[in-house]
Amino acid sequence: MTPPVRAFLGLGSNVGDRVRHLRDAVATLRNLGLVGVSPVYETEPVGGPRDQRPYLNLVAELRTSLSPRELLGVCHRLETAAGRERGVRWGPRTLDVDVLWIEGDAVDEPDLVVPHPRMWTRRFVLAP
Ligand code: PH2
Ligand code: MG
Ligand code: MG
Repeated sequence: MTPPVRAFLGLGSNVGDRVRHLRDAVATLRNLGLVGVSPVYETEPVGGPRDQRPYLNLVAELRTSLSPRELLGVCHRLETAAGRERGVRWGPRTLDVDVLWIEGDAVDEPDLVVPHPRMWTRRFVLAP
C-alpha cells in the first residue's frame, strides 16, 4: 500500500443551505483521513452568471493513500450527495469539491489537473 500523503480539497456552496452542504461533506471526509478544516469564508462568486448568491468556501486537509483519481471520485460523490445539478460552467451549485494539491503528485489529464491550475489566483482558495 502506498504511504499516506497530505492532500487539500477546496469546498464551496452557493445554493440552498450552504452551511449544511459543507458540514455534511466535512462529516464524510472525517472517515477519509481528514486532519484539518479551515475557517469558512463568505466570498463573492468568481465567473459564471451574474446574480448568483455569495459562496461559502473552506479548504480541507487529508492524510490519504487514495490516488488522485480516487480522490476525484470522492469529490464527485460528495457533490452528488448534496444534490448537485450540472449545468452552466461556474454556475450556482449546492456543492463543489475540487482536488487542489496532493503532496508529491501531479496530474495533467482532460478531466483532472493537479495542482489545481487556478488555485493560485483565487482568493476563495488562498484565504482558507
Ligand atoms: N467556484 C467556482 C467559480 N466561482 N467563486 C467563489 N467565490 N467560490 C467558489 O468556490 C467558486 C467561485 C467554480 O468551481
Ligand atoms: Mg471549483
Ligand atoms: Mg469543481
